[in-house]
Amino acid sequence: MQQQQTAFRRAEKKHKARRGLPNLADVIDVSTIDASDGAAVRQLSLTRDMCQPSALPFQTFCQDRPPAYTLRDHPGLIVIPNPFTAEAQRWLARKCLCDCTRPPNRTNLDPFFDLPSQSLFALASLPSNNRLANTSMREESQHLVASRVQSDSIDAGISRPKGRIYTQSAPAADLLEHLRWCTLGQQYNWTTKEYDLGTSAFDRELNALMHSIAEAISDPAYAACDGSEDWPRINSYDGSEFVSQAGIINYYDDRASMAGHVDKTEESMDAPLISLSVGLSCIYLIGGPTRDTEPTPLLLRSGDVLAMCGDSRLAFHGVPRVLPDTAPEYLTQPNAGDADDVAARYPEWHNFAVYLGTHRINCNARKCSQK
Ligand SMILES: O=C(O)CCC(=O)C(=O)O
Repeated sequence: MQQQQTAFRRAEKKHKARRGLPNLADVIDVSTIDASDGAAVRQLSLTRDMCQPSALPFQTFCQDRPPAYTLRDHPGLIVIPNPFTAEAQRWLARKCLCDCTRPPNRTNLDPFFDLPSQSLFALASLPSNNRLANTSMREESQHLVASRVQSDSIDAGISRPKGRIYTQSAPAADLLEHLRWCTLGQQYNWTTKEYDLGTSAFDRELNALMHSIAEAISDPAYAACDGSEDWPRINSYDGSEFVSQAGIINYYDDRASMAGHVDKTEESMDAPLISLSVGLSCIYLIGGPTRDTEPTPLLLRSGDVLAMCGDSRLAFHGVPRVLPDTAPEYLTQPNAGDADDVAARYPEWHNFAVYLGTHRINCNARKCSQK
């Protein structure tokens, strides 16, 4: 007998369907919806400021109290449509592509390839006719970046390909297209679903950014525009206690998706899971405690902050679709807007622009322990 599909699975299939343009008719875009009609979306007022992280030497947020929203059917979910300056998004992209992918952080490529100690992105970005690049680097970027490792010498607990020793080289640019995730801080083991692969220092600047956001979303008030007072507290966690102990950066091309799941390995479920997006937009599904709860499709754009707090911390969620050609111009057109500033700070921005025009990056942070 055929098993009935769950509500979450049905929604995934619907939004994943690739024929034609995506149908965004029932996808909630909090930044354009009228949140005052008391329907599915409620506007929140943050009761704390988005404070400039002192670790970041540029203006990070556009305003102290940006608009924030929650969803009636998903208590605890907070969405803040892009509160960042363009500069902060560029910094985040660079952080996620260059700094965070280096050892001792792990990536999905590590079990199969010996990655260079410089970032794969930097290596992939070297133009083959770049006269400035020294010959060996040029050769590396074109031909021999990485090789398959001997599959017998495997750390316990990580999936590796079957078979003996075989080596195969791949150009850095090709490998970059296969970069799917990297793990920060306490290293998550996708096989055991535990944080049992050791710990690398969580990036200090990224932690400072996540901390500022965690503080700003402490105890927000919701606008009870219909007079009802029966909404659960959105987030009673004191964000000043928030420390990013583990993080995952996900890299999506415009055909990639992430299946519905719950992030439940962490001990500390009262702390929010904070998630930032940069590059292409996506359809994000937020559901409930089981796959049988009807999920709500949300449009997430570059710069959007999503925090899973309260009950939504343990909700099923996933990304059935990334939307091509949706990255903002200030990321994809190096000459748009504050071009001089970009040129000065990011002389190699062109390579980021190409990547962000065709990919979505999601960077999320969690507190793992109760302490
Ligand atoms: O890409 C996203 O927005 C979701 C990522 C996610 O759910 C995860 O890393 O657990």
